[in-house]
Formats: sequence, C-alpha cells, structure tokens
Amino acid sequence: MNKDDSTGRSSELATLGGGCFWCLEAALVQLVGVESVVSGYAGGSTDNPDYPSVCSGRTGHAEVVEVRFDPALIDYRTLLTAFFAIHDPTTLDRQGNDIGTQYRSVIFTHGDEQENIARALIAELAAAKIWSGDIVTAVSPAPTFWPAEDHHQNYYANNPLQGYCQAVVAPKAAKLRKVFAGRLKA
Ligand code: MHO
Repeated sequence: MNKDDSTGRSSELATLGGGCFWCLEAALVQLVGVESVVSGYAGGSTDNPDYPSVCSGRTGHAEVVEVRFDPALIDYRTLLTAFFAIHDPTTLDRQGNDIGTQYRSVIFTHGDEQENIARALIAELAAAKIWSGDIVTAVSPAPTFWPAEDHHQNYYANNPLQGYCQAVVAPKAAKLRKVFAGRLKA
C-alpha cells in the first residue's frame, strides 16, 4: 500500500484483465473508492506494446486495467467481486465476440495478500457454481504495466455512441450499476 502524498490517504493498485479494457474501465470507474482506472497492457513479451501489436496476439499481452483504489472505501475482495460481475471467467481467451489471448481473464496480483484473496474468492465462486463452466481466470504476480495509447483512456466516456460501446460496454457498465447500486459515485 502506498501513501498518497497529495491526500495523505493510502491507496492500493489492482491489475485486472477481463476482455476489452474499455469495458472494465467504464464499469469499475463508477465505484466509490476507485480513484483512477488506466487502460493498458500486461503479461506479454515485448516492451512498449501498442494496440495493433497486442491485437495481433503475437506479443502475449492481455488488455488490462490498472485500478488505483482506496481500501478504506472499497476493499480488494469487493473490487474483484465487481470484476467477476462484468466478465465471464469461464471462456478461455475469449469474451463474447472478442477472441484471442489478449482477452484472457487474469488477475495480476500486487503482493501475497492480493493473491490469497483472489484465490479464495475464485474457490468460493467455483464452489457456488455461479457459472456452469470452470473458472479459467489466471492469478499471477503483476508484471510491468504498459499504459495504452491516450485515445484508449476514458474511451467509453469519450465515445458513448460508438457501436461497440453501445452494444458491449454500456450493458456491462449498467450491470455493475445494478449489482453495486449501493456503492456508486454520486
Ligand atoms: N472487438 C473490439 C474490441 C475493442 S477492445 C479495446 C474492437 O475491435 O473494436 O479490445
């Protein structure tokens, strides 16, 4: 956990991949305690990847979001619960029509505590049989995070009428508002 010098408060990072990063950003940024969400790439073999190279599937990066959150307002487990509410963790290298390793379900952990929380939650969700298929979400230590190009940041907020945003991003953001109604920013 880091002390944020500007506010004096503590904040923590979470790095999550669950398909198109526009979706995760649009959904998670709505939650109280989420201070920032940056779309980017992680878990591949090249430095400074860009969107076309990641989309080619050849670099091995996943599309991820790096979330900075205040654990006093939203704890890591709750954040992961939100993550599991907005993507399907049972489809290997795929979310809906988006297919490829860049769309894999992955939790890149920052420290042992996050890893333990992630593994315990996955075990609970599996035991509860929330989905009919097996959970394939990978859990591994956070590698270097590469922020995506500027035009991928706040993509949904800036492009609400774009076709994919209307068809795929908006319903995910709406689902999170429904499930986490008590935890939304004003
Ligand atoms: N199939 C979508 C994915 C967008 S996302 C940022 C598209 O190509 O627009 O991967």
